[in-house]
Amino acid sequence: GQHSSSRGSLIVFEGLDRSGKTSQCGKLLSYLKGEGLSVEAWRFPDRSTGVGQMISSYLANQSNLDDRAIHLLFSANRWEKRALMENKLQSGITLIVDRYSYSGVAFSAAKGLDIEWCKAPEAGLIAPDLVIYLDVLPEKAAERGGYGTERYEQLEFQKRVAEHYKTLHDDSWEVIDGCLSMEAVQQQLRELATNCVKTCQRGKPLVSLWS
Ligand code: 2DT
Repeated sequence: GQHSSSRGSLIVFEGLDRSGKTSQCGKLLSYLKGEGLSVEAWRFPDRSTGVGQMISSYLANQSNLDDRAIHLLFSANRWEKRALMENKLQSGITLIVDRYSYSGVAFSAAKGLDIEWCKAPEAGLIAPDLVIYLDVLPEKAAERGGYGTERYEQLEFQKRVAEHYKTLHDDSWEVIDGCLSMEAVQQQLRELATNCVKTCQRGKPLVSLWS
């Protein structure tokens, strides 16, 4: 069973816009809660902070920012939550996070910024225990009820984002076919998340990203 000293897991969802991340995160959250686990859902960008509001207005095309400046704001938005994230994990809470540093790199690199430059400010953030990549072809994602009006919600841009995501896969990644049914995807996620939580409870150390 779970003992009080064991840490929670950092489980990150990544994927293109309309890949189904947000719905699957919600379902996984309910499932894990139902299993009696301490779990919270987070998302980046976290639009509730001062930095987050600057990001939100940029995404809504209400302000323009230099590509590197907005990249660093997205990163700062993770850094301002890092200590809280570590406290939660160390106190046994599992975090399910909708987007993280990989979005940061893939979206900025899709604008032509150098990948290593994009990764640098992320180094030292907490590395996820599990990254679930919901794999949907950009064309298929675009068909799903269409995009909204935010910046980045365009097919050609999403295609470049998809290419950059592929260069970021590491041992913590699980690629799930996002075109399967909602239930089939969720079934796989539950198994992956349950195994991940157990491994962390058994004492897998927290490590840092890209350092
Ligand atoms: P949502 O639609 O999921 O709120 O995302 N993005 C996100 C970046 O460009 N860099 C980042 O670091 C993060 C976390 C992806 C809003 C958009 O912001 C992009 C989509």
